[in-house]
Amino acid sequence: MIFPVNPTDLTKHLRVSGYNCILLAYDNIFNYDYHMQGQVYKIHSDFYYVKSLNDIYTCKLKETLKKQKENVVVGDFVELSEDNNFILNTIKRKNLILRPKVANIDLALIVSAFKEPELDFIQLNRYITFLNYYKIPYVLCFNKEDLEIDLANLQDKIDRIYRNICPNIFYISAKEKLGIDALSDFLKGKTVALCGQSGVGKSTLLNSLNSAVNLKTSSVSAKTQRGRHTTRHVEIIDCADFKIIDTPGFSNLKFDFMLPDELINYFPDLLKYSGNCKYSDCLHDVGDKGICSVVDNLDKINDIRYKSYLSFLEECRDYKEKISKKSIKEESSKKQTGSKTFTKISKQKRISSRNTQKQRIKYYEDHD
Ligand SMILES: Nc1nc2c(ncn2[C@@H]2O[C@H](COP(=O)(O)OP(=O)(O)OP(=O)(O)O)[C@@H](O)[C@H]2O)c(=O)[nH]1
Ligand SMILES: [Mg+2]
Ligand SMILES: [Zn+2]
Repeated sequence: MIFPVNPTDLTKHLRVSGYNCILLAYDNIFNYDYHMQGQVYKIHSDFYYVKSLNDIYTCKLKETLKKQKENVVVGDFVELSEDNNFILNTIKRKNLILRPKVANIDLALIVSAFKEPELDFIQLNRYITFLNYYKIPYVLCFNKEDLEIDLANLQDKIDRIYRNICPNIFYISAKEKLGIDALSDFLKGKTVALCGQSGVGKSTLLNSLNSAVNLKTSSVSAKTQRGRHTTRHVEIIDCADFKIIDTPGFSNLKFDFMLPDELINYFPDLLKYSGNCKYSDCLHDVGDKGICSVVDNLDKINDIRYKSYLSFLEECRDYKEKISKKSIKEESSKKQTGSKTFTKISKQKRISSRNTQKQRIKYYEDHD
């Protein structure tokens, strides 16, 4: 069969021949508004560094996106303008963490050090709870096993606390490159966010995982035993088989966004005992025998995990108190007249009446 050359004739011909599906494809090819897609790797002031195929484009946000107050964050997949200078849209996210701002994470790698800085289980539980809240899977990684420590004893303790809530635990030395291959295999194909206190060796680990990157690292302060917050911005780094997001932002997490009764949902090892509490609003923190089924089962719950729960519960309580005070304040700033509610305007912000303004002018004239 010979096709007519003119596209209109081609369309007619296809329609007559009943080839509607070919027509549809033809329409899609010629009328599709094609925009290149990429992922935001880094943000610096107003510039967004977007990786598409093998190139990095430096883009700005399209005005319409700015007006919508749409926040574009590292990890976002975006659509670019034809000249690749602007971000037009973000593509639906798989997940989004607000502090630090990162999107589309497959896995979080929680790094702790056996020593220097001291192993802090409450901080580790803080990360775990936070990631459970965001439904982001995680693995635990204990670094600096080359230092002088009682490794067997510590591993045994870690196993006892975490085996039942996190099956993937890695013991490594980023500096001596011990245990790196097994970890690297596990990360294959994933976009991985690194989290952990300053100084535990996140950047050193990243350098070991991928010798092509060379991130700045700093020694832990001998005096305070703390890191120096060497990593200062969020950035995606391409490794051979996976992507890593190095971020400074996980250092001061607080549960200042969660209500007390929500917290138990992110402690699976406590939640499983919470079904038989006497009162439905039980917060599982006090109670005589038979009142709280979590308290009744404390002999089966690890004490550091329960201690962490109680400590975070206080932060959630503070948050609840803060928002209830705020709503009382908002309430008192409203004025009810008949069926209508008006917002009271503070004295400084209120526009003075015309009479007051006239009197003021008169006052200034008299005192000039
Ligand atoms: N002995 C030993 N030291 C290590 C190891 N990994 C890292 N360090 C040292 O720990 C210090 C801190 O390492 P960094 O990689 O900068 O730590 P970080 O977690 O990236 O710290 P921030 O960027 O501040 O969050 C450096 O002096 C590293 O050389 C390790 O496996 N063994
Ligand atoms: Mg670092
Ligand atoms: Zn209870």
